[in-house]
Amino acid sequence: MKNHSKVGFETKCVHSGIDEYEYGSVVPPIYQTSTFKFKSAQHGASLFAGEEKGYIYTRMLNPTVQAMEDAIAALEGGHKALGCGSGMAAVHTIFAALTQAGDHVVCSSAVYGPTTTLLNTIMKKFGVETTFVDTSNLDEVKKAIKPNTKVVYVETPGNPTLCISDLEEVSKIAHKANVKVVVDNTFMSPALQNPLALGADVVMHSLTKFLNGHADVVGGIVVVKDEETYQHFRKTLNQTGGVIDPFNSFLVHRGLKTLAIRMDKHCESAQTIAEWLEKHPMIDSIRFPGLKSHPDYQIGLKQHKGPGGMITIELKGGLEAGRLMMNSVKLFQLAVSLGGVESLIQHPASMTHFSMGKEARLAGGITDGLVRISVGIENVKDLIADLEQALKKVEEAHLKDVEVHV
Ligand code: LCS
Repeated sequence: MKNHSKVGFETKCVHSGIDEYEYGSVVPPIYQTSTFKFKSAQHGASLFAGEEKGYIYTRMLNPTVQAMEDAIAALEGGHKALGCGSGMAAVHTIFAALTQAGDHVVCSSAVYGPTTTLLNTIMKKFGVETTFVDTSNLDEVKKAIKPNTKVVYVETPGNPTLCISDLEEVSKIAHKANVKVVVDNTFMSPALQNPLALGADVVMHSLTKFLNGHADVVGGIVVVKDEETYQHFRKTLNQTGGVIDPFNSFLVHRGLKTLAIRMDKHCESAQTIAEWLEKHPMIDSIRFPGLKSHPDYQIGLKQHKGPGGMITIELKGGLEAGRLMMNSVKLFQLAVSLGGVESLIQHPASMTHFSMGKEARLAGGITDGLVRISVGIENVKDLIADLEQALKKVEEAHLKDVEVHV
């Protein structure tokens, strides 16, 4: 579908990136090839010189990959997109393309752990310095921008604290200082949040999560707004080599077709579960963008089309109680990652955010007792029953503990 602008989001999910294919194939064929034959030596030379359009080599561009990229660019309202081998390859591509030695980055303090680690190790080694701030606090963003700042990198809602940054306001502040805004939109997906429309310059996703949605692909994507940026990013990705392959692109493109209905279900079930958890006696604190108790609930209402499928909780009894809960669930699976059809539970401090180190974790609000839940699309009553039986064990252990200490 070439003209995406006028149809609804659900229609875009099903039809974006789809073209006319040989034999009338309704879905994009998997061009599982590393290289493409030239018609002549002159043809090959003119493709390399950019005088003619066509495919050369799969690291440079592949039709199955491109179909998936076009689909996601349309869903995000961007110009074009670049498929990467993982979300981290997408993060690396962005910093490799937008920064050089002597530059400075402002980054949200609550982001996926390895993003912090990449900035603090590899990017630092190449001369790029980063200041981590709570980007939900606009004064902190303003204060952190320096004359050599090139990028404000925002993850919202942040992983795992679910803090929400106001993308319109952050973009205004950054653009005044001529700084690019990059948004990791993994937790919301384009079904619930469109950062480019809110002022951001570049959007990225871990495709591994909601966009693919079936926990069977690792991939990433970068969406840009104009051809010049696209060409610059494409050259960077071609040189660093972190591309996604045709088969994984096919799977992601297939997953996209159900994105709208999956996100509706994730949001609805997560809202029901969060409201149930909030009233449970063993919950010490809970963060969910759809609860009025969320400190940035109003910004979420303005910025999101739904609350998403991620919940974080802290239990009475802290880390030990959290561990007992994670070991007691039966339907929820104890695993990292998120955004798939199956519900998952994990412990950020010892798992996804372990590599950051305790100091950076606590600065980002990631306490040792925090437990993260990714709500899948199973029957919500079954999910609540599972949490109920696990929390019952936590409650019994807590009561025993209280008795021992009386
Ligand atoms: N950005 C966010 C917000 C993420 O949650 C992740 C992965 C990435 C980037 C990196 O993507 P990947 O390279 O894994 O495709 N988040 C994970 C998580 O929370 N648990 O396991 C992976």
